[in-house]
Amino acid sequence: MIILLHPQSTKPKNRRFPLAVLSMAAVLDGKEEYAIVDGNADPQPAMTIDRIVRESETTLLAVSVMPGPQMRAAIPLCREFRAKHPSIPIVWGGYFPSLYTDAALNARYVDFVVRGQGEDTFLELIEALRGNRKFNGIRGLSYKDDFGLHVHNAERPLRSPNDFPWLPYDRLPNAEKYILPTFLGRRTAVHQASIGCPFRCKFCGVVPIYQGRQRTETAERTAAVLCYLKQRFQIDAVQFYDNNFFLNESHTADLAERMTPLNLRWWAEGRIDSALRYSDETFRLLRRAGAAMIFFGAESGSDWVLEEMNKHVTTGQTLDLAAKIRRFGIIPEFSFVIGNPQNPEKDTRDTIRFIRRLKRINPDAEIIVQHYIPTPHPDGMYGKVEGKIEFPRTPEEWATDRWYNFTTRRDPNVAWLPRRLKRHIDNFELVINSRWPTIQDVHLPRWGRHMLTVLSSWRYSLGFYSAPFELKCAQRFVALRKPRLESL
Ligand code: B12
Ligand code: SF4
Repeated sequence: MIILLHPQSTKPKNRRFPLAVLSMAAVLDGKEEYAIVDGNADPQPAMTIDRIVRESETTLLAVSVMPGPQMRAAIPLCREFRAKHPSIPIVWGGYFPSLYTDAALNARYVDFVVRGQGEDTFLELIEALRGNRKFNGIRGLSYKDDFGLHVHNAERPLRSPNDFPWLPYDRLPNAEKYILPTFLGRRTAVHQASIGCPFRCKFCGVVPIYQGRQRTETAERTAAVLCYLKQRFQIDAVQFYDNNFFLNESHTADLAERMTPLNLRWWAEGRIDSALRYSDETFRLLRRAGAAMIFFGAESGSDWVLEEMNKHVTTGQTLDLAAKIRRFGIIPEFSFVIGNPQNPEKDTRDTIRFIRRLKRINPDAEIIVQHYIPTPHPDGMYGKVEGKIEFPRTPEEWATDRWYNFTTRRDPNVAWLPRRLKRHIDNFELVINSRWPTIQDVHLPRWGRHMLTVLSSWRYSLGFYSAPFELKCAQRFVALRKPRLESL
């Protein structure tokens, strides 16, 4: 029996299909005995694991670990498992161990790390654990050798999602539980149609893992999966998890044609430059196919910052897209990563000014303000912060409040961002999110929305963001949800 563990990563009301463990389940299906334990849906995952081990012969604990809340939840579960069953191997996969492989392996309860795309590496690891092949030939695998030294095998070439079987949704205990209301619809599902990203932005954690590579499933298959989800779960909405959904216009147009009869409302992430190249006809098609909101990384209000980030997008393009997309009734969500390490003051000033301009061009545009947190990067970290930051060496250290707040971008606590400036960015974020509470917040009552708008209007009009005590106080009555971070 192989246990596929997805530690809790979000509140139960925001749970979605745990695609990472479902992807591992897909390649095991019909070949191996396995059980899925999902902390987002199971309030007692440790007890469920105990029961499975009692009732079957467990040979492997395979854990999906994203930085932040999921990593924090993984530690006690794995530690307890190791203490109770020291001879059963534990493998971690997902963004945390792929980015911080040595830190993961430094834990006594992590024996193997599967880096990046996991399906083939996982199957080969299972073979090696049975003694049918050697660990050292498995691409994408890291592990500890007999002396406890870390071994990192070569990268694995990226394969298309088409090469792998469909996800076995019904192997989730009570799969229905994952279809929940969102701003998109009453019954929302999630799907990821591609893996990786071909760009190399210098602040982005996708690059060190996928090295500028992306593979996309065919439009035919994406549409067939959605059609199945509609029939099986009566979904009326979908969130696409792709890093870069709109890369190729003819692919998108083909998919939009196929999706139109499904009558779904959907959300996806794209790049500003790609979308700007789309014809009006494609935009109309997207709208007809149910595109409700698109997330774009605008990142900064300064072109010199965008250049340093290696973003290959200009502020002019962002403004053009904001105006263009408005004509088609699709809401853009623009995300900003503020806090350039060389000149954070200027970056903040320029970006706030730019966001105000953007809102004038497209008042429906939603704004996400994030602090810059570096991740290791093969081309050098944005802001040339090598030597200015030392990442933790164990999962426990990553789980401390200092690094947890860093990972979740609540408080990067980095030398180049003075506290006063950080406060200014946070205050601006609070004012703008109160002035236009996100439409994604389906739990915010109408009166709460009205109250926040009234309280924040004068501040926004005057550009006065300091000490917004009344807005903080109002939040005790109506918890303001930040767009995206908790909504996915
Ligand atoms: C869904 C999602 C979430 C969900 C939950 C995810 C979960 N695991 O439960 C939520 C909304 C909770 C979330 C939160 C965060 N997220 Co998030 N999230 C994603 C998203 C959009 C999709 C992940 C996903 O499920 N993909 C589908 C599966 C199939 O792909 P996968 O996870 O990569 O899995 C493959 C491999 O990693 C591997 N694998 C994964 N697990 C395992 C396990 C085993 C055993 C094996 C062998 C292999 C394996 O094999 C899989 C198939 O090939 C990604 C972007 C993306 N497209 O990757 C960002 C992403 C992973 N998130 C990210 C981050 C940073 C966060 C946050 C920590 C911070 C933030 N500001 O967003 C927050 C935490 C916020 C908080 N609550 O405080 C970053 C991570 C990179 C980084 N810099 O660290 C990403 C890449 C977004 C980005 N571009 O910045 N996120
Ligand atoms: S920020 Fe977006 S476009 Fe840039 S590398 Fe990351 S996922 Fe790709």
